[in-house]
Amino acid sequence: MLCIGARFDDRITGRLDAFSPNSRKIHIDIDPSSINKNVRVDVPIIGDAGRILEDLVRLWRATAKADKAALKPWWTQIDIWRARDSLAYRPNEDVIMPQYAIQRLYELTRDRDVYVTTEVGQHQMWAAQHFGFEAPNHWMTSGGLGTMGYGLPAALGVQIAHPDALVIDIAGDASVQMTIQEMSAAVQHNAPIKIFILNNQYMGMVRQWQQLLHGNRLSHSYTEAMPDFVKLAEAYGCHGIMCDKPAALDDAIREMIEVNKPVIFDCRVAALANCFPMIPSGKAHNEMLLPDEASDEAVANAIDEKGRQLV
Ligand SMILES: Cc1ncc(C[n+]2csc(CCOP(=O)(O)OP(=O)(O)O)c2C)c(N)n1
Repeated sequence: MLCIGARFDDRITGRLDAFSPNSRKIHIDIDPSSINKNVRVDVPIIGDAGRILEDLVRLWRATAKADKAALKPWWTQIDIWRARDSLAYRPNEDVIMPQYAIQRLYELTRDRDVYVTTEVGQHQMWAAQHFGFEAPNHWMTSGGLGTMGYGLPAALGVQIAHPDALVIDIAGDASVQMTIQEMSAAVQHNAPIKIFILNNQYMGMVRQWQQLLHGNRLSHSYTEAMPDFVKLAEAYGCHGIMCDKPAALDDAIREMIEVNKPVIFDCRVAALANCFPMIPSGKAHNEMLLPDEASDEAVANAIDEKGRQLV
């Protein structure tokens, strides 16, 4: 296993003692204190990942000979895994599925120089899964640090740095309210950022965990008092758009792109959609829940007593 600049965060490893137990691990990192911090590795290499990779590829080409016959069963196994659609979701003609909204956003913006920032939650994962990033340095997200409220000011910074680019904050309705006041800075500095809110009226990620890990006992994850985001946009001197029908989505996204102003886009999506694959707390990677396995029963038994203590 070749790990480059990985910090082996618990969200990456799942259960540590079950994390790839039989692999030999090479860990490349510029920070010596990251080596053997969480996962013991066999070959630590400290240094600049770019340079080390160059050396690695050069040496690999000079010395390694692939044994195609020996690799065949491994590729067959990989093909079986690849044939499974682990990001599948059920399309809906009446309600906007959040995954569909991201796919449409990607399709309608892919011919532009587009930068995407996010907040934290389900929308962040759907953005990572369904927006087809093609260029480096175009995806600004707080990752495992999990900073709700990051995406909007980050979008503003990106827009100032790239005045002609299309900059979109893919946001959740809760996260966006942590720093929404920065819309006034966007207006003041003529930064036409687009705040694309997947509005499910829930702190969706919290609700999903309450559903899957706590017997659907929902607590403080629903917002009955959601602001009217279109009016809020107008109050700041921005442009507001609300869309709640799949058939109207493409036109609404086009409007968002064309308006040369900061925009708040209130995209009303299926409130109870869940984000998969998911590794339940205390479980290992090979026990992750895929969408086609996420029956009510599998979900109810997704986590044992020990895992519950970790949540
Ligand atoms: C500042 C901060 N507070 C709390 C959390 C914990 N947290 C992670 S996701 C989440 C809910 C996010 O809800 P929303 O922005 O509506 O996104 P959704 O999951 O619905 O897409 C919370 C409270 C966090 N990551 N950051």
